[in-house]
Amino acid sequence: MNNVAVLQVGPLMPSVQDAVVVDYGAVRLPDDPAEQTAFLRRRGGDFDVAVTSGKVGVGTELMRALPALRAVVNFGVGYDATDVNQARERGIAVSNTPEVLNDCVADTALALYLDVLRRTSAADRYVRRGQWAAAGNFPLATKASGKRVGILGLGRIGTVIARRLEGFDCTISYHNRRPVPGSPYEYRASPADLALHSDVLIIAAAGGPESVKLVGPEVIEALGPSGYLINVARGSVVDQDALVAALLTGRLAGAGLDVFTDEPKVPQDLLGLDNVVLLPHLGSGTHETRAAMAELTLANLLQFAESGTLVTPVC
Ligand code: 8YV
Repeated sequence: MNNVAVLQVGPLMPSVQDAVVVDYGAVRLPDDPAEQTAFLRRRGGDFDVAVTSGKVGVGTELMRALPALRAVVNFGVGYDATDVNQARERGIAVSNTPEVLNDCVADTALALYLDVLRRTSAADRYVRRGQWAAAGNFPLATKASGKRVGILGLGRIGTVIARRLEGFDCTISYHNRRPVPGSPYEYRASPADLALHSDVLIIAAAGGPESVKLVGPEVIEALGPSGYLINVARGSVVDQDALVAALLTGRLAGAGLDVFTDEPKVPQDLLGLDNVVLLPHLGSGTHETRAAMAELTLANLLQFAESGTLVTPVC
């Protein structure tokens, strides 16, 4: 099966890393920029497949430095770190890991939803600091059931989030570039219109150039001082400075964030806010789901090695 020359770009889950090294003799691209440049000058033309993660990807410059590249096998459903336009132009195939992580990312969205509205993390801190005994009952929170929830990006993950929210008797509406045929949920023509009609806005839209700062000041203002924002998609979809400013000045009630603009950096101002729940991009991070993602990543690599096609291509 070793008829492809594999370059490992960035860290991989140990089981995937072992498989690419043992089964394909993968070579790891150095992380250090100077070493990387020297390596690519020497060996850039040697590789026809890059295996990477959604967080690292094969960006514009790196892809240019790999003239023989035929495929990018991506661990993760999001592939916004990979230059898909260049890949299309050059006929480079790109795969991702769709479907297998829908449940866990949707569960994470629901965890943030419940936590931000019912303030469970804040209440946990209250107990640990001894405030229950010292200061009495924790302040009242916001009811989570029965809310109007707007989903920005009713794709695979957004649809699973919506299904879970039905169990909480929520009224669901959504915005996509186009209405989803047959969807039982109300379509809103713009992100701002969606926010205007929502108590909670949940972002499940794909990252990439088309969704950069889709949620900006106008959308945040439409959500308003009693509105909540949940983001399990990509930090790039939100104007983070506008979000932080709104949270600091009470123009938004709270936020639950699994993703940030420049991970792993989290704006210092958010760390002191009790109405914000911050997670370290763990949406798909369970043993079961990461194992399924690993399996699908390796299935893509194997199929490409055998037939030059991918199991789950994005282009
Ligand atoms: C992963 C994700 O954490 O699949 C995605 O797009 O954001 C997460 O599941 C990440 O891709 C792993 O690198």
